[in-house]
Amino acid sequence: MTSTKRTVRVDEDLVLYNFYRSSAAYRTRIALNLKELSYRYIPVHLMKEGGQQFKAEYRKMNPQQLVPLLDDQGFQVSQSMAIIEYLDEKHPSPALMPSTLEGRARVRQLSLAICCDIHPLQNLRVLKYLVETLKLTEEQKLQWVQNWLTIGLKALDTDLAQHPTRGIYCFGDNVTMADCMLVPQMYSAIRFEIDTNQFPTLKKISDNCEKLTAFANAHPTQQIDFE
Ligand SMILES: N[C@@H](CCC(=O)N[C@@H](CS)C(=O)NCC(=O)O)C(=O)O
Repeated sequence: MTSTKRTVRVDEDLVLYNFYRSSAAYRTRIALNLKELSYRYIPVHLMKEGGQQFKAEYRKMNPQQLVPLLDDQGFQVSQSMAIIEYLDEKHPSPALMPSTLEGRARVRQLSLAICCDIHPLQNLRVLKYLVETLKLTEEQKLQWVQNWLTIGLKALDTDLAQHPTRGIYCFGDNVTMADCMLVPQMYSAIRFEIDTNQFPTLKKISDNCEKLTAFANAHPTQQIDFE
């Protein structure tokens, strides 16, 4: 693992253990950019050397052996949603959560649908298990991912299409945590050869988000470890 310093603004002590293609890490990069927080980007390559997330040095910080992990002057937190809420509470402006109780519940609902129900089924270790242990072919593996991502994203698309709180973003016309979750998930869908036109509402929101610099700069292709 090597470390490279990026500069946007203050917070020299903020460190993000990261992998360019990780959608969970991508979520946190978007949040950090929206908050205009500078951070040190430490790449953790999920495949090289058998996976750097399994190295003792990283495992000690995160026994889950997953990225991302945020280190804020020695305070360490993993889980992208916990990281984003931590950043939002510590640096309240611009707010990534709505001001109302109901609004926050709605944003968490959308975020959790992606973090807990959609994303885990495409995770690297799950896919490795399908191929290496259960001996599925690469084609069957792709079928697995496409099946679960399509079911999850279709439901999310229907929900957002009919929901009165939807605006140009997932919740109203200000970016929230739910948008930080959605854009990386759409990126993954494309990576797994899913036609995102079948989710027109998600696509529209995601396209709106991607017009913002904070999202553009968080894109996998813009990261120092991009291959
Ligand atoms: N729920 C976690 C998911 C973290 C996660 O699954 N990270 C993936 C990359 S997107 C990972 O590190 N995978 C490594 C592996 O499967 O070995 C979060 O939101 O942070």
